[in-house]
Amino acid sequence: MEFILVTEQYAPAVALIQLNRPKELNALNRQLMEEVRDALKQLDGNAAVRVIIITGNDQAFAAGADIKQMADMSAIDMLLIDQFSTWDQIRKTKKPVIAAVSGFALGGGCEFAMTCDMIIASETATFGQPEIKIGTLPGAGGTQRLTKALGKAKAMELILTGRFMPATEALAHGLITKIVPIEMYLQEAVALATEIARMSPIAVQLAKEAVNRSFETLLDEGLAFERKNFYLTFASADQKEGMKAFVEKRKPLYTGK
Ligand code: CO8
Repeated sequence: MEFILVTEQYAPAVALIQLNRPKELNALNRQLMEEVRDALKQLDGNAAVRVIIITGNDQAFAAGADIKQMADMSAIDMLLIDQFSTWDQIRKTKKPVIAAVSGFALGGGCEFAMTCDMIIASETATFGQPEIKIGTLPGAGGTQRLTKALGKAKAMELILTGRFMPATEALAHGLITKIVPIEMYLQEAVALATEIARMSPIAVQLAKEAVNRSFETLLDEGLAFERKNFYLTFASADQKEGMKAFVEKRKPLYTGK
C-alpha cells in the first residue's frame, strides 16, 4: 500500500485505515481509493476485526478527489475508468465504519466521510462540497447524502456556493456524531469503536443494514426490512446470550455465532 496505512488491531477488534498523502492534503487519487477498497474488503472478511476506523491527519481528512488527476479527462475517459465503482466498497462494508475527521473534508473527502456510518470530528474539521467552484458538482453521493442529513435548503446553499461548513454547524444539523478537541478525535473514535465491538457482531451488522435501509427505501419497506432483521437475530446464540445475561444481571459474552 503506497497511499494508506492499515493497522489491523489498532485497538482490540478495531482496525485503522489512515489516508496517507499528507503533502496533497490526502487528495483521493484512483490508486488511493483502490487501496481503500482492498483494505476494507480484507478487514470486512477478517473475523478478528469488528469495527473499522478511517482517518487522515490533523490537517486533512481529504481535500477531495485528486483534481490534478481529473483535470484533463474527457467525459468518456471518466465513464470508461468509472472510478466511482471502487467507492462502492465503502457502502458495501458490513462492519461499522467510523470516520475520524480533522481539518478538511471537502468534495470527495466530505462524500467519503458521509459514506461512513458515523463521523467523529475534531474542532478544526471543515466540511463542504466545493465542486461548484471548479465547474462541476459532487459525484460520489454528496447531493444525496448531504441533502438527507441537512435538508434541502441548507444542502442547496452549500452545494451551490461551495461554502465550507465548520464542525459546529455540521453537528447542529446532524451530519456528525460528535466534536472533540483536536488531540482527541482519534481516541474518541477508538472509544466509540470499542464500545460497538463489545456488542454482538451479528446484531451490529443487521442493525447497521437496517439503519442504512432507512436512507434507501420508503418508510414502509424500511420498517419491514428492519423487522425482518430484528427477527433474524433470534436465530443467533448471541441474542440468547445477550438477553439471558440481562435477565441474570451479568455482562454478556458474545461469540459471533
Ligand atoms: N486535488 C489535488 N491536489 C490537491 C487537492 C485536490 N483536491 N487539494 C489540495 N491539493 C494539493 C494542492 O494542489 C497543494 O499541492 P502543491 O503544493 O503541489 O501545489 C497541496 O495539496 C496543498 O494545498 P494548498 O496549497 O491549496 O493548501 P491551502 O491550505 O492553501 O488550501 C484547500 C487548502 C482550501 C483545501 C485547497 O487546497 C483546496 O481548495 N483544495 C481543493 C478542494 C476541492 O475543490 N475539492 C473538491 C475536488 S473535486 C471532487 O472531490 C469531486 C468528487 C467527485 C467524486 C470523486 C469520484 C472519483
